[in-house]
Amino acid sequence: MIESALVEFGIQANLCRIEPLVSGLINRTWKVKCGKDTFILQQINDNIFKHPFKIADNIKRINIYLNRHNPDYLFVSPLESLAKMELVHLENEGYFRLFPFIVGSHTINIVSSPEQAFEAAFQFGRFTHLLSGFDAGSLNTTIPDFHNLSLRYAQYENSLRTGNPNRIKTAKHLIDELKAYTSILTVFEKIQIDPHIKKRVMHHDTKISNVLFNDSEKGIAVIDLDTVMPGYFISDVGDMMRTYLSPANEEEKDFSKIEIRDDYFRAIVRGYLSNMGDELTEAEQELILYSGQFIIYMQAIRFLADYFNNDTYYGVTYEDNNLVRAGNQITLLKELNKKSILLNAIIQDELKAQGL
Ligand code: GN1
Ligand code: MG
Repeated sequence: MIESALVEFGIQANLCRIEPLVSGLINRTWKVKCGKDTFILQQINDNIFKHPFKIADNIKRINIYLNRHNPDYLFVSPLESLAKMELVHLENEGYFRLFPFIVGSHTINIVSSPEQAFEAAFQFGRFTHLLSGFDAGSLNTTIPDFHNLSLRYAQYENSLRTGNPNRIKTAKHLIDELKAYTSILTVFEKIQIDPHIKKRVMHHDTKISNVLFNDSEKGIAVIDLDTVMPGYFISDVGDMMRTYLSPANEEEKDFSKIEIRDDYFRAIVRGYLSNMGDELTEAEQELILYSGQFIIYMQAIRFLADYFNNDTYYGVTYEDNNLVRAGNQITLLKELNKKSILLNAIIQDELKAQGL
């Protein structure tokens, strides 16, 4: 499979060293080293991304725009195949694309310093900022309603009606706990009709492994652009909070290890505002802490719904994996809420520091 994909790009697999990269729950990725050239090969999961060519089209148009307006910005776009395509479809094998490996770059899987959180937030803010003149509405929506909390909630409710009854019984305590957070949904419904909350070009998957760092630990680019589409800033800031604030990640079974690190929170806010501070409206500034609540809550209900649906969406490695993930995210949400006064003070502090 990998061999036939590489041939499309004029690469002979038997001359290369190929190693799988663990990155995310959805797509499959390999590092391909052929002599002095190194590439990243990726197979798009077309169960989830139903129209992979829409992704390729978005990336191409953004690339053209950035090349024209910010030629120095490092935008990692796919290489062309021999047939001059950025995405190759192989019958029965799927969709593949090839990226150049950026020499001197590396990714990390765990945020272990506030500086790393700052760098990542700076990069994601920069990405949206540099695209502020690009018509976000012209992008293809690669996953419809991806961060539409109202729809996610409806899907969760549906899974409660039609899902695996034993699993629903097992998760009763989580279902009850989630009822306390429906105000997060109410705020989202208001956001959708508020003209002061803008749709911009958002990344929608801001975990740390989607940032390239250089040898001096400076952020240099954002990668994994499949979910780049119009959205609200809360999506990107929220997912950074969800994935950077706690030293324990979504797979952690020992929930006592889940905590909110204030200095990492400050770093995210500072890094993001460095590029986006001038663009956020006052109504949006007020939603900074909400971002984290929004994304963590949405992830909890997505994991739980998938558990009820017998794990059809997320990759799992053991029976109750999605149940554990949901419980983990609810704990994270509780921890975040416990610190809301302090975190709001940090936000005010950082807004002031940027003269906002
Ligand atoms: C999925 O595959 P990965 O890890 O990049 C999911 C995200 C979730 C994440 C949770 C397309 O992302 O929304 O936050 O899992 N992506 C999609 O680990 O559903
Ligand atoms: Mg992803």
